[in-house]
Amino acid sequence: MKISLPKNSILQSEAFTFGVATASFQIEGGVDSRQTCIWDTFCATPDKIRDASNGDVACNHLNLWQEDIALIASLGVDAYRFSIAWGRVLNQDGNINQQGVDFYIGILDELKRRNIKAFVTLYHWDLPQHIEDQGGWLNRDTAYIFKDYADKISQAFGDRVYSYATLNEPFCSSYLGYEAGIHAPGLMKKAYGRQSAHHLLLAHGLAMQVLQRNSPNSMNGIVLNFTPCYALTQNAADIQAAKQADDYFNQWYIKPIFDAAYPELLAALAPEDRPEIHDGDLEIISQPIDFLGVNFYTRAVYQADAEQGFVQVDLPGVPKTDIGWEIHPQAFTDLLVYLDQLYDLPPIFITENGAAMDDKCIDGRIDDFDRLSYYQHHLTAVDNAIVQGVNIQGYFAWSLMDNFEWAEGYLKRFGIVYVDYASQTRTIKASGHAYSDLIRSRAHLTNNNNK
Ligand code: PNW
Repeated sequence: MKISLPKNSILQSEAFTFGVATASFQIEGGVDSRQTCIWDTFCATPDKIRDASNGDVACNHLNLWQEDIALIASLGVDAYRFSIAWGRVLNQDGNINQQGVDFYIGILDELKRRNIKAFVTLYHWDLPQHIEDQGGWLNRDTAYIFKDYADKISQAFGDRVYSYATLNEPFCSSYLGYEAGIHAPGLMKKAYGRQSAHHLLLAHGLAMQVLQRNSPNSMNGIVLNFTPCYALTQNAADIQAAKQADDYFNQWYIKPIFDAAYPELLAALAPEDRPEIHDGDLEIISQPIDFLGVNFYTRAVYQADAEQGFVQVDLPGVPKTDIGWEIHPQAFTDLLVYLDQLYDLPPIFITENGAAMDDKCIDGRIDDFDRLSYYQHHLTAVDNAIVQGVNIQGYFAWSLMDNFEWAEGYLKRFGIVYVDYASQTRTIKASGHAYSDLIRSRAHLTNNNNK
């Protein structure tokens, strides 16, 4: 089976960047050669991870990285997005851990040798535990410690990095980690969610300044996730509920970056829930970025609620992935067009998009046609947004391979490559073959045109 796209789609030209993505804690293992992070602690806390697993081994990428990069190259992608484990490259005293730095330099050099662009994320949720012990993202100092980390690492990596993202999905770090308690560090307080969000955004702004100085030739920016919010009915109250949810979950993280302001909803928060914001913070947060990374998986539907203002509704009978997320590609197009209208955006890269599916490896094959179809429809959704004038320059499949899916442990598979965790063998799924064929046929087209 193939992924087919509209005939003259820009996605069929080599101007568009195709990649695959991973994150350190989800694939590396090698827990003994780095600092303990908040996810190690969270995994060791009973009832937090659905299969009671942890990241001690994961995909053993720490040892298998050369094979994994060969696999990435075999797919024919232009780019690989991965993250740096903060506690692997720095020791607890904040000094460089050379062994950890060398691990990533090995990866960066191998990518360069194979002509694959390195998209490096500095923070994909694995905060060193000793920093959490000092308050983590609730402590303003953490933003400055992050800046120092960004400074040291961007100097150590030199000119090897095509693109840096400061943070991956500050919504998840702050809301899921400090407000809803379903991600590390597992705290549950509205004020914590809002305060950690502000410190994460401040950390982004401070690190951006450092990256633009140390690595002016890389494309530097941030990765945000969006779950567009729809009203259950066209009643004014439900429309208002969806708008509030959008401000709270989505605009909260992007508006400070482009408008140097939080959504109006900030003023409606109870005084004890409002974050402490210093004069000048929003100027730091809102400095220009070279690209915006957009992660999209699903949409959400809301209705008005007398007590909470808005409440999410689970729609019965709609198509969903194995993790229960509604499949709604039109929401992807609409989101991209909407963001483009709301803000003065730099080029967009889709830094994550993909689906959890209940894969079965039968006779060495994984016929994940439902995931293949997800990619087909979501790549078409991206193409539709480009046709409507949105400047989108690349797309990364989440994920290269099955991995530790946070609170879901190893129960949910997002890879275009199947991982047998007992043997650590990797097998390209039908979706991976189709993705690869799409990328290669594009190269083929370009070659023909050049003749
Ligand atoms: C993203 N939500 O996480 C992450 O960047 C990845 O590390 C992760 O594996 C992938 O998406 C799939 O989950 C999210 O509840 C986790 O809204 C949860 C949410 C959004 C993104």
